[in-house]
Formats: sequence, structure tokens, C-alpha cells
Amino acid sequence: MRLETTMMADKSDDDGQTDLLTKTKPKTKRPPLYKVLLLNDDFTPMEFVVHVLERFFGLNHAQAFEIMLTVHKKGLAVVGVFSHEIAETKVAQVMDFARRHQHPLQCTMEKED
Ligand code: TYC
Repeated sequence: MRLETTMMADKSDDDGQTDLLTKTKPKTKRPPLYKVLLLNDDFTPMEFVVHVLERFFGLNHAQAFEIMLTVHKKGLAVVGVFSHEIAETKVAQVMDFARRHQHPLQCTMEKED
């Protein structure tokens, strides 16, 4: 074992120089997450919304019904949190499915703080 190793307790590096306080934080930033929101309207049938939540968000019937009711009563709800790409895909799937069935259901995404 090299002598320097036993000297590390004095905060000296093996170059014999005391470290300057210029160390940068290792950049391990996680990618931002996005909330997918479902909005209320007066026309989309409740059953259709429940079906959308089961089909595109993997919720069981009870969970889907509960979130649908929250949207109905409060005006909107977060239905899931995803990476940007997955959130975009969910929004597109919901919007496309709603339009194909001629319902005005709105689904959007928003960056999480
Ligand atoms: N408000 C609708 C109704 O009374 C139901 C509804 C719920 C619509 C949730 C949209 O995101 C929604 N038929």
C-alpha cells in the first residue's frame, strides 16, 4: 500500500495538493414528468369516459369510475403521470378515440413541477 493512502484523512489528494472547493455536482437529472389531464364537458357519456380510462390508462372499472366522477364534479383530474413521449401518446390516443366516436372529450398534458 502506498503511503499516500494513509494520508487521505487530512483531505489531501495523492498529488499532495489540498483539494480546491470547485467540485461540480454529478449531473443525474431525471427527465421531467408530465401529468395527463382529463377535462369535463356536458356531452361525453360517463360510460365512454370510464371506458377510455380502462382502455388507455390501465385502470380497473372501480378506479376508472371514481376518476370519471372526480372529473365530472371538479372539472378536471390528473389521470396519470408519464414521460413526455408516453404522455403525448396517451393524449393523442384519447383525442383520436373521442373524435372517432364524435364526443367532445378533451385530454391535455402539463409539465409536473
Ligand atoms: N359531464 C359528463 C356527463 O354528465 C361526463 C363526463 C365526465 C364527461 C368526465 C367528460 O372527462 C369527462 N355526461
